[in-house]
Amino acid sequence: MKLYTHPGASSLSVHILLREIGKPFDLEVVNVTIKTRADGSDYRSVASRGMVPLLELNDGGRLTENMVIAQYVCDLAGRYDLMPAAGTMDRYRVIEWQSFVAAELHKSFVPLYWPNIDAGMRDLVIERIRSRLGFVERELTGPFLTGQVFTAADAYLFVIASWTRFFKISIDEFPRLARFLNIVGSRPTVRAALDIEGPGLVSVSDLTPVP
Ligand SMILES: N[C@@H](CCC(=O)N[C@@H](CS)C(=O)NCC(=O)O)C(=O)O
Repeated sequence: MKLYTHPGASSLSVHILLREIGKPFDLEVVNVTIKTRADGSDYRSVASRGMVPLLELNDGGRLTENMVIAQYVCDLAGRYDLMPAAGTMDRYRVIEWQSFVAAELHKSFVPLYWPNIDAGMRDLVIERIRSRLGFVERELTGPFLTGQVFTAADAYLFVIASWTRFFKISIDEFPRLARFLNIVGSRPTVRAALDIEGPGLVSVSDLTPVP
């Protein structure tokens, strides 16, 4: 298996899961903004949509989409803590959170990457992100999204919620979320993944220890 990732992008969540699982994998850090691979060639020769994450399977097949790749790698390893067994309510809960993170949080950040966004629009976008983070704060009684166990949904939330630092969005009013980021950021798998990807949307220097 080979994962294509961009430093601190949503692909980091899959990278974290691969390290949690502990099966061997190759990693290529690409630049998804300018669509270049590690050797400088065009990333779109591998990923037709030019996006990360992309997982190249051992049979040469290619899988895209965070939620799908997460399910694939966890199922492959039989890691029912990270992704509960198919057909159980616990699994639907994890997917429910993955879907929330994908549709309500991840994509809400996208306009902040646009070069020509004006201050008024930026404020509106940030207001929307903060309202979504408010939902998470209310429900994050955890310490993790679905309770006591770290799952694939937590890896995804960690990455996307960490972008608040990159964009200088205060999370002071979300103490549960801040604690969640500290707890997840302390996992050795997360630190290792960040170390290898290098500075980006989420960086090792963003991590603060759990008090
Ligand atoms: N629906 C996709 C979205 C992935 C996505 O948004 N990836 C971003 C990086 S976080 C990307 O590749 N952006 C490059 C682009 O839009 O061209 C998924 O869930 O995997």
